[in-house]
Amino acid sequence: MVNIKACLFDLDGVIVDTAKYHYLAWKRLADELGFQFTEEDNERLKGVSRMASLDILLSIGGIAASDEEKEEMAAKKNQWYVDYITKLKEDEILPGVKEFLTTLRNNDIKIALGSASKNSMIILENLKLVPYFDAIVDGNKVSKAKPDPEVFLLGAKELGVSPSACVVFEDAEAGIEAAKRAGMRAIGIGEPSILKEADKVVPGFQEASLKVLEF
Ligand code: B16
Ligand code: MG
Repeated sequence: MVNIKACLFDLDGVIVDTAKYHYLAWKRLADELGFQFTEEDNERLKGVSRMASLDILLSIGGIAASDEEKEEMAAKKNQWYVDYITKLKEDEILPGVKEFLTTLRNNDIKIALGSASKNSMIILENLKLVPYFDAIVDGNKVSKAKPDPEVFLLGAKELGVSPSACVVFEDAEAGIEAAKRAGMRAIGIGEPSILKEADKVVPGFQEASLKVLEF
């Protein structure tokens, strides 16, 4: 049996569903630019960095923009998104997450965040989850987006735990790939048919216990 010493958590889709707020903010930008952006389109942006998300959005609308225009658009979208997440409340933490984090802490398993978001601190602060984390690695600290393993490798380094003793919880395919490339175990949150590369897939944390860390 592998001796797991640390768990690394993705944020959006694992700890909290911020995808709905990303969607509302991207949709507002698409509306301004004069094209439709659906919830199905939004699926393609999950786990993807802000600028890469904008590129996907613009390709859906068939719109070309200069780098300067893109910076302006991304800043505008981010402001709308931040307006939403500053209102986040603790009851938006996904079911079972807080209990599972508590179980990990009680069993001396280290906890890190590994998210693409540059807004992770605002989110964790509003959800009052900051004290649970021994390390917070997000889009402000890394230069390469998932599926590059950088975010999780840095997380393991900050925790002082070897990647082979780490488990990553992820809801996006790119995140599962990043975890595997980092040499870690990957637990998918969601659909087994989508998260095929994960070592195992669970629907969420409702009934999660330390047993989930047995491989
Ligand atoms: P921001 P995760 C990701 O979060 C989101 O899934 C993705 O939709 C978003 O574009 C990305 O963060 C960047 O977020 O604009 O706040 O920097 O799943 O990696 O926690
Ligand atoms: Mg995610």
